[in-house]
Amino acid sequence: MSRLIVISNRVKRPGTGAEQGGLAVALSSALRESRGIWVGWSGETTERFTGQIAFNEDSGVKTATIDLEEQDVDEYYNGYANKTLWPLFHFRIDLAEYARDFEGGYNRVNERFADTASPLIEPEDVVWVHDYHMIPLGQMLRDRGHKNRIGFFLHIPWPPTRLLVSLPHHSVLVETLFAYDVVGFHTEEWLESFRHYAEREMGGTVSGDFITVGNRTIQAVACPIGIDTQEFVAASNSEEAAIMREQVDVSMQGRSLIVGVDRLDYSKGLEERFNGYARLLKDNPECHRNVVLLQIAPPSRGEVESYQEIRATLDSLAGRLNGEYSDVDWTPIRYVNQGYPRDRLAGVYRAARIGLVTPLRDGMNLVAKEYVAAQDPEDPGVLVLSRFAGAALQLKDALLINPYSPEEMADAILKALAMPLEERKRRWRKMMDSVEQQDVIWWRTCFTGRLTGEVLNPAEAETA
Ligand code: ADQ
Repeated sequence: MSRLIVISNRVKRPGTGAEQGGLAVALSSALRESRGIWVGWSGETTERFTGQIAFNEDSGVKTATIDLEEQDVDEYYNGYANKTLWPLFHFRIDLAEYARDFEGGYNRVNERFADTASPLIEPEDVVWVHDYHMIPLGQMLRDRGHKNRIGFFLHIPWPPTRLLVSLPHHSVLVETLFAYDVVGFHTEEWLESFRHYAEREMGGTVSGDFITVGNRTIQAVACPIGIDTQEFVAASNSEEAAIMREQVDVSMQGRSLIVGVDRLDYSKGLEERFNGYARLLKDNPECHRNVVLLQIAPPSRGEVESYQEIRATLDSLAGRLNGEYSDVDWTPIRYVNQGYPRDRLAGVYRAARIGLVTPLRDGMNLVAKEYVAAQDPEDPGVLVLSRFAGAALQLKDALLINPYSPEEMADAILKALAMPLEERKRRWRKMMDSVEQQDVIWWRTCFTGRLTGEVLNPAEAETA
């Protein structure tokens, strides 16, 4: 087994227990087994960049991190990554900011990561770079003479060509992807958009999984990420989950719970979700007092203005809606801005009759899969899912909706509330089959199999 080097913006410190996400779990086990290294930003800032690498080892996973300067964080992380690429790649060119400083900072920080990783890479290592923060990193490693197999995985959508061309120097950025051996996306849709760009804007040719531009041929694949399903099922059966469920149930007094769990991000369609719920209450007085929407949304990227704005908008929408419909003993929206440990979150998912997942665009969306995994097989809830989430391509037995339509959302909620047990069970079983079969380890194998040449077809990874 080749040693794996993972490079990502933030290194999730291993061994942090319950707070660890599925991604950290999947990568940590591969890193541990191959005695690899996880390289990235420590999350800390320093007055003057020194390039000093901090090495740690926790639960068998080695990490190598660097601190960045404030200016790096402003230009690279808050700037190019989260004010330019994130909105553009989520189809929001109205929110995308194009500034030379951002682009300069993005390249500078990527060079810093390349300098950090380069001396750690040995000839037989396999290198896996993650996400939109690090698109040019592979090219920078090639520039430093590395001939290793290097792969890149994009966790967010790939936008249609006609949107992407609004990015200044888009072709310079996309060309750097051709320095990798394998480039991965969550869905065929994002992969298709990438191929389209390569063909139309770069004169590339496509042959099966392979795309050739000039003298470079890369393999471009769709490998949908999953969750650590077994772990999540265990979490939902844990004592902590039972306590949380009980706490929620008591407070509901027989009402039906609808739950939403998202980072506070405009791409998650929270404003549209509140509007859809408002439409439900407006058109269906019989729902008053009988339903509660619990929206859990921990703030993220608070230094970016568009995130401050969406937060203010949601505060005001929730306040207005509660003001209009609440009664002395019923509040229609419980809007919570904090995070919960996974066990407790699993308990909330299980207590909910409906999981409402309505992003306007999402690379995959793991909350949808977590909601499914946390259900009681004998009395499962219903997933209402945006057709614009990557997860909709796998979870076809959810109630799929257009999140821009408040009427469609309200209709789906009504349908979910009235859905007979047999239908709920049937839909849930099919979704659970997918969540079980294509879990996070399957995803990792799907991608690394391509990267090491061990798996030729993602479908084969299923049995790996
Ligand atoms: P995100 O945009 O962060 O990920 P998502 O896939 O839904 O979106 O993952 C969010 C994670 O955070 C979930 O595991 C969820 O449980 C957790 N979380 C959210 N709110 C929480 C809360 N209040 N308390 C505790 N945990 C909470 C990006 C892409 C996605 C893609 C993933 C993985 O935008 O499309 O699915 O990466 O590739």
